Amino acid sequence: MAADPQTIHFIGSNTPRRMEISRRNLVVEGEIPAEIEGAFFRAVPDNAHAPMFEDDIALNHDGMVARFNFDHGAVDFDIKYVETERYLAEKDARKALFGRYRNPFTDDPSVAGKDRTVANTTPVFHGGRLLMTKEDGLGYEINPHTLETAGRWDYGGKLKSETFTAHPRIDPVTGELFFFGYEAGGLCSLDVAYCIADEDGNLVSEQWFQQPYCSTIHDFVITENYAVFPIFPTLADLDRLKAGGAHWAHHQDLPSYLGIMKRYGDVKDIQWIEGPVGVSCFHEVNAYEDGDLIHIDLCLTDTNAFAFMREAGGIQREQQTIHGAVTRWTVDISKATPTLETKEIGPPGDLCRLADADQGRPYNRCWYLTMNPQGGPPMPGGPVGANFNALIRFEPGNGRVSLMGLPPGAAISEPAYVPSCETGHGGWVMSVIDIPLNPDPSQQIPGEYLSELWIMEADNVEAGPIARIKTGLALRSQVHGTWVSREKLDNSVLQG
Ligand code: V55
Ligand code: FE
Repeated sequence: MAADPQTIHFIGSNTPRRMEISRRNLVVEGEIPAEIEGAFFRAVPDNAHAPMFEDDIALNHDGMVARFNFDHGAVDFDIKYVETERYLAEKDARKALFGRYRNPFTDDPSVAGKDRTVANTTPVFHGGRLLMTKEDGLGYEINPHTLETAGRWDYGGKLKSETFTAHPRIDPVTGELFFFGYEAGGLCSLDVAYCIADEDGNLVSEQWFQQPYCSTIHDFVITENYAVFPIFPTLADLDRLKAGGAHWAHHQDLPSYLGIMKRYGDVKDIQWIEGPVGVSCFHEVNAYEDGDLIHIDLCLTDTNAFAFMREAGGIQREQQTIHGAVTRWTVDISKATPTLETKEIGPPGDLCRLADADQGRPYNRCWYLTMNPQGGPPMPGGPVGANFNALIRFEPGNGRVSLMGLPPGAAISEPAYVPSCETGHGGWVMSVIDIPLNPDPSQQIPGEYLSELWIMEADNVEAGPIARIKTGLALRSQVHGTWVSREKLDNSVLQG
């Protein structure tokens, strides 16, 4: 295919930009707090070449790593492709050689056996290393100072899993990285690798177990003593892949499950508890223990939020009719056969963030994105094809919601949390906002916008930004992002 198809995966904020950029001294409106020293890294899918197939999706696009670097009040912006094996092969050929999302049977025969991952989902910083991750392969190590790709990261040859999640969890007390890989033993295998790296980034544990069906385990949660794997009936099928079809199909008639084990325990003791039928979730907010109770808070929907995963399962549902809510699942772990209690606790939304110190512990605030119906129609773009237009600060203890709306037609991407050392100060959240060039919603042209990084007081988002950092560019939609302090960058394994 010579040109990009004009679908939701290629228009609006999904317009391919294909630019590696280095821009210094961005214009700053407002005041950047002096404590904000470090870098905000973002994972951005941006296909370097037109795709092989018309029905290509944004999740299949080459990963770029972007960085806003904060240096004593100055902010620099850089963005670069992750030089995966796949990116380099296609760069050489000057065209796409890899076919459909997570389907190697649709590839050009010349790339058989090559690493298909595009490393486009989450920047993860742990043990002094920056990884760009996607759940279908291993992470790629990135030099956080130059954004150059150092290579695939397999823990010095120790990691046996073929995959590494885009959603590991860092324990705030021990500094350990808890992670997993599903389809760990190959395409459509039921194998899940559950792993721990110590605070210096050494792999100290890898155990394999089998999940009840081959589902997309996008995220998981930890508590002080447990590892929890919520899984949902969006399933892979090898025969469908061999026929050139989709990796994932949602099954509205199958149950979800919760796998629970002691986090330092043996995987043979994992307990599977049945959950509601047909539901879907990509991101858990957090989990924590309250005596014998374990609470798991999830961004839950009543069907899969991705149209292409619903359609592959024969489900016809308009995006606007999907019911969602931040939902609390509670399990009494002292029972011989625990059951799951479920309760909706917060407005619908996704792309949730926590203060790092609250990971796996009782918490009373989080931030996530939602659709504000008063904000007008959503800007096309983002992983599901329609962008969020409001930021929520939510208190799960009492249900309190505060909202920051945006200019008409603007889009917001996942915030990053930046802690403050000052006692009594709740830190900040920062988020990229795409603002249409034309303020009149009836005159807006998809893809014509400018991207700014906004900084908000984490506990006062309704007041809006205290600083707006202008890129002067229309950036392509990010998936996830992460904040890394100056101290951690200075002590990173790779140096500039
Ligand atoms: C997600 C994102 C992905 C993916 C699978 O947000 C799931 C969910 C950006 O890639 O491959
Ligand atoms: Fe995700």
